[in-house]
Parts: sequence; C-alpha cells; structure tokens
Amino acid sequence: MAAHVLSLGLDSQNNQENGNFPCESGMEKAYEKKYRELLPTLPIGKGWMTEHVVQYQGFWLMPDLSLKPLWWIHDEFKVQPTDIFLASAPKTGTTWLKALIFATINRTHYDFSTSTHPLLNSNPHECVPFLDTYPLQSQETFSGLDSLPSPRLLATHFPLSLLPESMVSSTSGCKFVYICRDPKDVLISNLFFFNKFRSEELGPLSLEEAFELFCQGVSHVGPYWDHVLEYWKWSLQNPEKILFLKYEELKKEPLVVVKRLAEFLGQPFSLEEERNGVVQEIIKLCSFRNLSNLEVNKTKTYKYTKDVVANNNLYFRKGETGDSNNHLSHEMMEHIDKIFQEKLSGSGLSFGA
Ligand code: PAP
Repeated sequence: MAAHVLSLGLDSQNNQENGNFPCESGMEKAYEKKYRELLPTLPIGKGWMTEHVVQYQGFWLMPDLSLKPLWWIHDEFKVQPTDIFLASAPKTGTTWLKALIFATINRTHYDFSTSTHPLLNSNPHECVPFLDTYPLQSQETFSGLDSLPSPRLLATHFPLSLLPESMVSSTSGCKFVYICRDPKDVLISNLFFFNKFRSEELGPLSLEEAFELFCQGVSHVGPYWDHVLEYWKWSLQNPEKILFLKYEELKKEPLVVVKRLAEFLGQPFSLEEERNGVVQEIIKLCSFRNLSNLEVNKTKTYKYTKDVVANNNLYFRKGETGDSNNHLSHEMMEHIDKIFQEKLSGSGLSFGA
C-alpha cells in the first residue's frame, strides 16, 4: 500500500491519486473486510477527483472517502434530539450555509464586532464539522462530537436514503436544513474544485467530460437530481423536520431566508434584534466578500480528513449565480435544463431555466 498523502489544492506535486489511506484508524480497520469484499461488486464510474467512483445503493460515491465512514455512522453515531444537520450535495452553498447557521445559532455567544468571532478566525468547515469525514480525521471515534455544545451543528453530503434511521426518523427530534443550487452552476463549481485535487497522472477533467458525467448522473453523491429530489420530497412530507433552501433564493433575499432559517431552528429573531440590525450583521459577516477576504480563508488550510488537506480559499471561488453562462455552451445549458425539467417533473420543484 502506497503511503500517499492526498494534499488537495496545496501543491500539485503532492497531489497523488490514492486508493488507500496510509495510517488506518480503528474505524478503517473495523470495516476493511467488508470494504474489500464489497468494492469489487460495485459498478464503477469515472471520478471527478479520484480515478473512480462506485455506485452504492443508487448513488455514486468516492469509495475511500465515503463507504467506511457511512457504515461507521450507521453503527456508531449517536444522534442527539437537538442536533442540526446541514445536508447538501457538494458545491451547492454548504460553506455559506454553515456560516449562516453557525452565526445565527450562536448570535448571543459571540460579538460580531470583535475579532474573536469564530467565523473571523476559522473556516466555516471547522465551525460546522462534516459528519461524513469526521471518522477519517484524527479522531478514531465520535467521542469528540459529544463534547460539541448543544445544539450540535453537523454537515453531511450523503443522500437522504443512505442516512441511518436514527437521524431521519420523525421521533429523533433533530432537524435538517438542505440547500440546493442550479445544476449548471453546480457542475461548473464542482469542475473547478475537483480539478484542483486531481493527480498529475490523471490530469484535469475537461469541461466536456464533466458535462457528460454530470448528465449521466455520475458525480460525487450523484445523480444530483436524485440527491435533491429525495430531500425535496422529504421536506414536503416533514416541513417541521427539514427546511429546504435554494442558493439562488439566499442570494436574492438573504434577509427573508435567514429569518426563516432562525425561525425553523427554533431561535426566531426578536423585534429588538431586528431593530438592531442583527440579521443584517449575520448576512454581512457570512457574505462571500467578507469570508473570502479573511486571512484564515486566504492563507490557511482545512483538514478534510487526516490525510486530505485543502486550501481554505478553494471554498470561495466566485460565489455568484449564473457563472455557468461563462463556461457552458447554449446547447449544454439547454441540455442540462431539459434533463432536470424531466427528472423533477411533477415534483413541484424547479430550477429557474
Ligand atoms: P463544499 O460542498 O465543498 O462545501 P460549497 O460550499 O457547497 O462547497 O460550494 C462552494 C460554492 O459556494 C462556490 O461556488 P462557485 O464555485 O460557483 O464560486 C463558492 O464560491 C460558493 N460560496 C462560498 N461561500 C459563499 C458565500 N459566503 N456566499 C456565496 N457563495 C459562497
């Protein structure tokens, strides 16, 4: 087994395609047999970051980053009734929503105007950890999560149907906030992001390849339409359990959406807070302009797993709606719109074509 360290976006010479992680944690060892037996039986697709993705229970996953942690979550993660989960497919607004939820929930704990606010000194991914990769970080158990203050804020890219019953059951008490984004912008954002992580041997994924894969549903935790649809349908059935948001709505009416978010999370803004401009302060704090210009997000790194490190600035590219117009041809955009119109047809959900 090659002792490679996947060093994402840091130094292309260090970026190594890596089928195995070097120092196995207890979690990784515990699931090694199951992993080795299952892996050869799964359908394989071309990966955006790693060479391959595999299809597991209907969704495409990067096996090394996903399968063992998923099983671990099923077997070991203990949900708390106050937990708040931020669910999303990659590149749909996760970083932004992490910041907004963190700032909203903790608004009485930290002063926005002082430099001690955690969001001014840490990347939003450090403030709201990913449950998915938590077991691949240095901790070998979820015990570190137990010490997080309540309500715990955790994030997942996993599709709804892959999550354990303990998280999604209506009696578990915990809540979900889901964010989705226009698929064309998701495709472009994914392409730029994952190309920073590919090894020299693999070379960058071309726009045409990415387009083909995306339209076939082959992207991490894709098909993207199924990821969105599962959470969308769930939100219609369980509006108290899950709040369904769109990146575009957040861009257009941040004030309305952040107030809805606070209300949904059981911490509505008081009239006094509104009068004092607290909502605006949160929006300003979490804005692309503010976060992307912070020293921590310009120069520091985020440890995605114990072997995967990413530059924080990779999480802030353009932060706009419609950037896909600058990259996709008219035909490509029409094709994606048509696919999503068909896939979402009858669901009540649409992306502004
Ligand atoms: P992740 O899944 O890896 O966590 P995620 O945060 O969902 O990534 O998506 C990153 C996108 O959100 C980037 O979009 P772009 O490539 O089209 O530019 C990033 O720029 C954008 N983004 C990050 N922070 C903000 C923000 N504060 N406001 C608006 N967009 C943001």
